[in-house]
Amino acid sequence: MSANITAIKRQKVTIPFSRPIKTAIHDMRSVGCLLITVESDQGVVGESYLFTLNGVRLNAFDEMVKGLSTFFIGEDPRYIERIWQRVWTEVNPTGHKGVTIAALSALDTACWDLNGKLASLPLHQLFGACRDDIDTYASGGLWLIDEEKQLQQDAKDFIAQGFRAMKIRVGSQDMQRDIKRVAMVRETVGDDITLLADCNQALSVKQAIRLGKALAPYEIAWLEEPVDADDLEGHAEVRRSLDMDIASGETEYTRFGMQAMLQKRACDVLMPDLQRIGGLSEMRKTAALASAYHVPISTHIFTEHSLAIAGSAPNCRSVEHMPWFESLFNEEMIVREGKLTIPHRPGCGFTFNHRAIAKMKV
Ligand code: SMN
Ligand code: MG
Repeated sequence: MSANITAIKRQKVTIPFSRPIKTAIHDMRSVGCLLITVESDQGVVGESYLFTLNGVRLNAFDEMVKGLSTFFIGEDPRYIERIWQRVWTEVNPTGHKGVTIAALSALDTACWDLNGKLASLPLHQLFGACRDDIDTYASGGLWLIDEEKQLQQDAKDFIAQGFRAMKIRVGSQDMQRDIKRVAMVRETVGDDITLLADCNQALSVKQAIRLGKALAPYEIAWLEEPVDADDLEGHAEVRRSLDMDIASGETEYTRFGMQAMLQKRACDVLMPDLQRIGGLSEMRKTAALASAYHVPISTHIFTEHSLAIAGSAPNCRSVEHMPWFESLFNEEMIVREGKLTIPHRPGCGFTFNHRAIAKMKV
């Protein structure tokens, strides 16, 4: 049987946030998404998306996806590795990071979604399944601008929604403020909930070590991106100086970027991001590469579309639960007793809700 990609459709939408949010380096009011639909001659489609914070420069992504689409149209999506390699060679002069890789990522992931549907299999089973649910943590709250009341509310809401783990943003230049906020959340949730803390690259090596030591009494399971993402030696120094795990990798691109992090022993948990890594093809390779270094992975946002990896990579330790994109899909993510269900629907298991999307059009 052969299948052919007949067209690739793109659509820009905006998803506003209910309140302005901040990390140590981001100031966010909305996400702008580029939705991608890969059509085939078999009557099924593959879907994926990419996004930019506040929708900035989304047109650059749109243009790159349009440009790379010519490598996919007329091809059999099952030959995704061949297509991927052709694009990789083609974009060499433009760069193997940034907008080019984001566009390749989205097209690759949409092809995998299509391949799962063509095979009538959920992707984790097509890849070779290892589990049907995965530990998750709530990430859509506990932002750096949030003070006492909001922190308590978010923490309580997360527990009510079935989470057993959550991530708080730290990395403010006032370390005492970070400590107070973490203490408050620990006090609110009790001892049985896993707490993670994300510095978003805002600290120096010495600041990060000082903060990590000060947070030890609050049982922080990992300290994320403690220093600049490019400072792999700095990551390694923080990691050697603290008992808690160091998580990082969301800012890096492709298995080659991840290899550098692994070689430098920069983190205990590697966090590949589906848009930066190069799509599901490259995420699978990254998981395998990390396993050779005995490093677990935990996927960065893109919750719905990362579940295929969570269900097929034995060294996937958890999945970040980010609710920002829920309204794009017909299907809901299911969280129960701290675990996310990996859907048994074909492909990624999430399909665009066109009625809802029509209201979000840019
Ligand atoms: C994050 C994710 C998305 C936007 C800003 C910050 C954060 C995380 O680093 O890991 O969730
Ligand atoms: Mg992070």
